[in-house]
Amino acid sequence: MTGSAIVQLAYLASAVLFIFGLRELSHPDTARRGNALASLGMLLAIVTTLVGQEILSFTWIIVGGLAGGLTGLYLARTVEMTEMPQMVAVFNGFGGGASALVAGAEYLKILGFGVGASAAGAGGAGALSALPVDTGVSIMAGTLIGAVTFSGSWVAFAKLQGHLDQPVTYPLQQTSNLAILLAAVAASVLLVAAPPADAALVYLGLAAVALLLGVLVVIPIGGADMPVVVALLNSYSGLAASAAGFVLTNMALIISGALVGASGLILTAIMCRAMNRSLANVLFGAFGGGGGPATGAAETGERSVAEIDAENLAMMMAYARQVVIVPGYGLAVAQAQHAVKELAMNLTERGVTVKFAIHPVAGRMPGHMNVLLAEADVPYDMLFEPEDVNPEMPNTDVALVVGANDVVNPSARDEADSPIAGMPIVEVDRAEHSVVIKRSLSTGFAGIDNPLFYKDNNRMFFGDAAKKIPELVQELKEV
Ligand code: TAP
Repeated sequence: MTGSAIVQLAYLASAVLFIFGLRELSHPDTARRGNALASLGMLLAIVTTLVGQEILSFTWIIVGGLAGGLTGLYLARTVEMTEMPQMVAVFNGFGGGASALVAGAEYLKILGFGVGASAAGAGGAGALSALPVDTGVSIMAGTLIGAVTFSGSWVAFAKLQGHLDQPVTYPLQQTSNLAILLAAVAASVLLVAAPPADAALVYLGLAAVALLLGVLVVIPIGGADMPVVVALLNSYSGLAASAAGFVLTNMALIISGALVGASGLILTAIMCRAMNRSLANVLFGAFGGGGGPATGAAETGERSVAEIDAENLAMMMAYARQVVIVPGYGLAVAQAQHAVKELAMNLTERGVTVKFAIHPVAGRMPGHMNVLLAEADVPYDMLFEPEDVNPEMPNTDVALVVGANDVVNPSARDEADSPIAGMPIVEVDRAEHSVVIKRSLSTGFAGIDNPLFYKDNNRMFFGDAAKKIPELVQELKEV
């Protein structure tokens, strides 16, 4: 067998490991094994590339690997759980940026710049003939998609970090974005089919325009829709990597990029469904300020809420037949997952049926609540989707909301003009009693008031979940 055939076989094996890894990642029980399989696939792909391909300089690879590895290690150790979406946005951005750089390096090499340049361009000036269509299309796709992903991801980062609260809109916004996109595609066609004398300059201009486009397409999107946008940018980063794979004729990169592209698209569709929005509505709807704790009528004192203390809540829960716990972003902030597990176990030991209702967009990243509860070893068979638990709400004695807000907001179901109208919710207001643990009446991520707090069958248990849950567990032990 030739060396090249061995390389291709090794790449194929790593692609198979990626696919099986993804398959296993689709269930919490097998997710760790899936992660290990995919990591093994990546190791195999890296080793194959290092030993089997033409590596120009191991020095640069080691320098790059150390710089990237140490940055990743630092970020992974210091980033708070609540800042994960920002980190994912940045990772997507780096992925897109890296692909654009690979495409750019290859194009400039063809033009005659740098190490390993072909003679064709002879310094970048003069008569450069048309590029082969496959190479040209791959380079331009890698550049456009990669650069849009890079700058768009940084805007998404700024929005998630709360630096850019409001959607930025202006007249003819979508039309002008479309015009810029068409101009960029036209320039790409020109650079491939009939490269002008100053092709390098035009190419750099194209990359700059693509970066601008990334900013312009993400700024009008509301903060509340950022989960969908981050998933979409993740998909773009995969497509850009796949294009870079075609540029380098690297099969592992083509396949893994395609996998990221496809799974990112599936995740985007799942997020859209979870929020009951169409992708077009997300991209062009400019919905939701996002981020800050805006205050609504809730804090003007127009309506009143009823409170409950730990002792009475403990009594209510101890004698319940069924309790549904709805975790939200506040649980992650409070890091109260271990205390919640203790609460659930205490109740279970008393014969109370305890179910966790996990909303797909609870928290700030896909699977956020699953990860938190898995960390505390909450059994998977206690976790339920809203559609499974909602029909049981009328037979539920207590629905305990821990640091959730938007995902239990009944206005999504009851008010056609609500900004979150149509978003599926966990219908805690249909339980016999609902109790909300949060520190104040301030709003959640979508920045809208929550009528649940003022309902007759609702009680507020005000405070930080980090303190309130242990207080409740303590009272329960005394019942
Ligand atoms: P939110 O609606 O954001 O509400 C979280 C609530 O937690 C806040 O109202 C806050 O109220 C409370 N809280 C904060 N710290 C707390 C603490 N230490 N103890 C107790 N409560 C605390 O959360 P949700 O219901 O999980 O909904 C998620 C929202 O985020 C949705 O709008 C979703 O679209 C959006 N989003 C989701 C994702 C993904 S992929 N999951 C990504 C980005 C955005 P107080 O300040 O009064 O305590």
